[in-house]
Amino acid sequence: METDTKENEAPVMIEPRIAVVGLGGAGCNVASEFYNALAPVDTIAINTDRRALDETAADKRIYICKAVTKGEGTKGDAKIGRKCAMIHEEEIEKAVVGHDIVFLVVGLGGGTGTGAAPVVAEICNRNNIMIFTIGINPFFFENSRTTAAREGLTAIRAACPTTFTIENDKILDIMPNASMSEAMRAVNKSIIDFVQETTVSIVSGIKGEIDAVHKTGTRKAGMGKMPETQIAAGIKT
Ligand SMILES: Nc1nc2c(ncn2[C@@H]2O[C@H](COP(=O)(O)OP(=O)(O)OP(=O)(O)O)[C@@H](O)[C@H]2O)c(=O)[nH]1
Ligand SMILES: [Mg+2]
Repeated sequence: METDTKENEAPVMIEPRIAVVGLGGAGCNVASEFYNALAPVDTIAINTDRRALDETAADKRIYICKAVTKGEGTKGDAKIGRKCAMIHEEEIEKAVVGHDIVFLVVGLGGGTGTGAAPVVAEICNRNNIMIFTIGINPFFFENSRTTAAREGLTAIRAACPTTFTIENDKILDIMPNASMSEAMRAVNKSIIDFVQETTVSIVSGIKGEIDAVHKTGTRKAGMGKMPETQIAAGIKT
């Protein structure tokens, strides 16, 4: 008996497996906020700072690298951050594999996140995991970190072209009387919104493509490219 395939079609459910990977102090704070908000993502926190990592709430915590930093962070040295991540490459790879999309979050201008981010991005690239990096630019009064942030960003973009930056300073324009920690929390919140909106945009783009293939039986030229991402207020390329 012939069946009408149209009537028997089940709705297509697309649920990408998403990981938010927080690197260094800022990244781990953001990962904790995702975890505590019960966001539907896996949270992976990576840090050279043992105490900060112990205070981080996440599905998985990866401590890098006792042999190099003795658990005390890199003290702003991105070369050390990179080296620590490379020593733990296998462990990091095991944690990210199995996800479709990774959002990497890093505070720019320190050593751990800034140095480790390109290593994590390369791991995602070679495993064909779609990756977005969100780099948080330091406050204007953190003078010593500005150059390190700029140089770090160039290295991160080379490994992950879909890198966006968000300015800690922007929040001070909107909330001039905010304390530093209040401002950082507001920035962290906008990262949560960005991840949510980007994910919705990707899923609807992919679903649109599948629907079009179902209707016409063919793929249009240019389809299959990554859909445009939405950029939340305050986040710029
Ligand atoms: N928005 C936001 N920014 C933060 C937060 N924590 C730190 N930052 C910013 O991120 C920059 C980098 O700092 P960290 O993330 O602590 O640096 P790190 O990667 O741990 O590097 P080292 O401690 O030097 O090994 C700082 O200069 C701050 O401007 C946070 O929770 N939220
Ligand atoms: Mg640190």
